[in-house]
Amino acid sequence: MATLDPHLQSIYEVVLRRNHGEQEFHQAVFEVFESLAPVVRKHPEYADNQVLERLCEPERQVIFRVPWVNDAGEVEINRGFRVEYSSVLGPFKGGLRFHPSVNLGIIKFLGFEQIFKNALTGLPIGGGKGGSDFDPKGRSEREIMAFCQSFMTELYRHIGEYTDVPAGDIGVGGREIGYLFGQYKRITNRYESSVLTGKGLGWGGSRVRKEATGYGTVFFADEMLRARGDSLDGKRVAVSGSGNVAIYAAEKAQELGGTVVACSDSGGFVIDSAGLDVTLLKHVKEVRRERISAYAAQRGSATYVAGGSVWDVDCDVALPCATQNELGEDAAIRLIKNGVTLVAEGANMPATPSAIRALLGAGVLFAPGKAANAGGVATSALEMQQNASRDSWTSEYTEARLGTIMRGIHERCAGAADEFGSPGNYVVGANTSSFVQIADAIIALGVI
Ligand code: NDP
Ligand code: 2IT
Repeated sequence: MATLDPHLQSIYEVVLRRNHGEQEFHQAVFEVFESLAPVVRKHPEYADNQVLERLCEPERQVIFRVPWVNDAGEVEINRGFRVEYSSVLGPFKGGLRFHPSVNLGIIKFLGFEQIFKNALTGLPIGGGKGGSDFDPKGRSEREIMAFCQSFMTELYRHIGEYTDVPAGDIGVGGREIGYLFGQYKRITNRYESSVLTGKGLGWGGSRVRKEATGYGTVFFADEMLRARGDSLDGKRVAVSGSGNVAIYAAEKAQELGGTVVACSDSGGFVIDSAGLDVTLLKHVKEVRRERISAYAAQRGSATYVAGGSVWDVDCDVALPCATQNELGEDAAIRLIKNGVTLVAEGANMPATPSAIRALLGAGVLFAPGKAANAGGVATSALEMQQNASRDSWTSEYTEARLGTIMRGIHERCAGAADEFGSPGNYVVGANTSSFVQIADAIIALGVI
């Protein structure tokens, strides 16, 4: 484990004590702190104003009971969360995750990451995250709706277009946002379009929002390669996951000339020697809501491997797009051995700290999630702009805006990495550049 500068270490020890057992949250804080020694040396006013101590404590954390009735007529009880982490740059903004693994520490890590990611977009959005330990797998349409309605029956009092604007994440897509928005509208008697993003295109959603996280991750990877006179053309790409982020990362990677040779889900992975048929994958996952084993069964060039790791597949570019800590040190070493040259995180914190160290040590280009997957939340902010002006932009215009934002984030990260003495290190670039912006705003707004 790396060590921290003594001032940062003392603050980190308080974080460990006050947030007992929340490993993912500790990891996210440590990863940011590791980059900050040169920043706190250059800016003594941050220590004088207790900026880090303030940043590590969420503004508000809400935990609530979500009672609902399943198809067997039984009452089920889940736990709901919304961590409103920081609103110095704008209303709290970040997704909702429905997955059985969800707990307070996971929501806090995601909310903490979101503050930095949202700052990097250059758009006026603060950071937050929420969700529930509800498991949507195998539930009927009616059960999903009943759960979403009960969840919103409590959440509505904490959110609003100027307060907190949730969106999707694992287990929450367009269908769930629809039920959540409907219940918010019913309770409040307000058609407050920008209280949620990721809405359907016919009722206030933005074109390209569904595609934005995956597309943005690939735009960022492409930009890293272009800065080195290279491109995605002809590269073999492996993607983990087969959800919203993975599908559209695969689509854009192939549009830019790559061949996506593999994807996965929590049950196993698919190798497709001909390159993924993204139209078929979308049909299997988005329309039929089936597993990737069903994709392989319908595609002659594909093989499904139950269990195992997608990171065993030979590739030039790896895009982890499933979940936190899915790419450990062993997997990183196998990727390096198999010739990977670039890893860009479509998911939030998918690579463990030791995996990142191994990749950077081997000279692999590495893009942290808070930079590479910021296209999703950036397009959410574009959805809020469209809602505020009662407008609806074309796909071409919206995708062009997304491309400009991702290039801007790349430039900003590369510049900050140079400024703080780690050229080419996008982890340092993303953490330092966003931190300076947030820290200055914390001081400017006073002790609140
Ligand atoms: P989805 O629910 O659409 O897809 C999640 C995918 O990841 C599924 O293939 C799922 O497999 C797999 N997965 C989830 N949990 C695990 C696990 N514990 N082990 C193995 N595989 C797992 O979610 P998204 O695509 O929206 O999100 C993926 C990642 O991207 C998350 O880290 C999320 O926080 C991040 N992200 C999402 C954004 C968005 O706009 N949606 C924006 C920025 C980041 P299975 O179906 O088998 O569970
Ligand atoms: O992790 C993320 O950035 C998201 N799940 C998207 C958040 C958003 O508000 O669009």
